Amino acid sequence: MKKTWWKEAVVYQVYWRSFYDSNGDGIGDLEGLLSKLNYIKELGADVIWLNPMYESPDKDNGYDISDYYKVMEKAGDMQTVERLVSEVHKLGMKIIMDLVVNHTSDQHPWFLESRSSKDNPKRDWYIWKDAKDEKEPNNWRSYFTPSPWEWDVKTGQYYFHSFASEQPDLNWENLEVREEIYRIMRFWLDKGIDGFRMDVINLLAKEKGYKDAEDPYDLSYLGNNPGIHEYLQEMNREVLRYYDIMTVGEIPFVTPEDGLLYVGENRNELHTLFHFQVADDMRVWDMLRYKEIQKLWYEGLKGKGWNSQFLNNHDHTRQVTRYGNDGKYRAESAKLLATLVHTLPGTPYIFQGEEIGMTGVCFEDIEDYQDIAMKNKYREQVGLGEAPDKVLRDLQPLSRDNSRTPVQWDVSENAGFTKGVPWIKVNPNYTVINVKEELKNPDSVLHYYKKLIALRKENEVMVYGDYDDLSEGNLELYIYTRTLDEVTWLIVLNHSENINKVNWPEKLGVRDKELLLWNYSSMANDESDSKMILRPFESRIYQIA
Ligand code: TEU
Ligand code: CA
Repeated sequence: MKKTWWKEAVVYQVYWRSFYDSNGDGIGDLEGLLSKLNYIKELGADVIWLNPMYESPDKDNGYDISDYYKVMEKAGDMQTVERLVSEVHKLGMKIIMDLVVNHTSDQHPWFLESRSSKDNPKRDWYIWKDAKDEKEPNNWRSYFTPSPWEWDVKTGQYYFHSFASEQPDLNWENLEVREEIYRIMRFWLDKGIDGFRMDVINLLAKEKGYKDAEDPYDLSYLGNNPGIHEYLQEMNREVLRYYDIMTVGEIPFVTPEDGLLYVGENRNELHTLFHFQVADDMRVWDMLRYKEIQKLWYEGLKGKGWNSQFLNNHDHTRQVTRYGNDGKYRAESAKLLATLVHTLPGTPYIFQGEEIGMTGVCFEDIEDYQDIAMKNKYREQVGLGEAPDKVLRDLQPLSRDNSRTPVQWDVSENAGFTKGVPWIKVNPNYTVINVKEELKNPDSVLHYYKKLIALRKENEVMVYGDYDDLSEGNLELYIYTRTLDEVTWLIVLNHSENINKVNWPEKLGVRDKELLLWNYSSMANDESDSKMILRPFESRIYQIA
């Protein structure tokens, strides 16, 4: 497999509005990020992925853009972005930005024109349809609303939105739209950024018939429609191939087979992708399903395309809460999950705060939630007559705000995130879980991440090694090897609260072994060369000689 920097990289995601506030308005900002760049550098990350910071009414935290050439005032200004890019580069890191081009804000001048009259030249830049029997054109749902169709009184048609009604979808069939987007991409790439994380990029092409869906709740009709690969190949031909960059597509609803069509090295589309098989199939940890997904993607992409590894981001509840144990074994399980993400095949992503084992939140009041997806769903379900308390309780575990609370820097007020009133409540556990504390404690989650990331820099086996699962069918243990030429690593994980005794894998024979990284500090008494005694959430990385 061809070696490239973005395969070897560790990516750190900065959701800037919750990262660090430099001016006391309660909102994180780019100046705040600048002041913490050394922290990210010292962690060992190579690439920063910055969530959208373009001009936006901010209905969906920047994913509703009203001017692609401007920076949102809350975030900073163009000079600050330029300084950020140059400081990141000075520190030997790279920075990729969000590209949100499936939709714009309903306040974008293109949409304001488009909706102004049926014969406006920009009418066709968005997707407009007549009513069908005085109702929506079909029975679909959108991600955030009961229907993806919004009625426009003035012109008497519906427009289409895959997300909130404030986020109308662009019509990618229109060549002018595509050319304008390519111009925007060149503008940012020419500023020296190192690539894009492409928001729901497989939604660009629509199912043209807009036929009723059998199951409107299975949103997969929104993505992977005919024409999508032509658009991405054109985007590559027109823009991407001229730059030494990294492109990662956010691509829901794909199996490895479809995934390869986006990231196959012979396809000239994207470098790598976020698929959502883990997030969509596993509301909580499911060992068998997780292993199955890993195996399918490894075999499906092997030698042909590149995967990404992540267990959380700004849309998904923090991994230690959702997939680990955020109580008694918080530190152990945070380290175990980190080990997984960084030793399985694919480029690993860290979502800010994950490296200190931050947890999800449970707000008592719907008013404390800020996320449009959460608020819309709450309104919909309460509107249908469900008990508000119950709706809140049901939505809470997977609310996107679980991951959006401010990064916990220290024990001072508001976790040291802001001197003002934070835009979203701080997780009250900041008095225990915070960066300052983690830096002090040599056994902390943070120090474990540093070691784990440093290992990747020194050992290509972690990046390019073949993968072999030695624990298929086991519900609590995950044991696998990575092998590159003469080097074999064994990764041993006990994802449970039980003590598990396990024989040294027969397949490996009796070999010398070196323990490279470990989340416990002493062996159980009955541990021996032939038998490993694994304590709750114990995680080990061995090099086998
Ligand atoms: O998210 C799209 C989105 O909701 C899915 O990728 C979802 O996470 C996945 O299907 C798993 O269920 C992106 C952004 O990350 C999100 O913050 C925006 O709100 C959304 O697009 C609209 O731009
Ligand atoms: Ca601020």
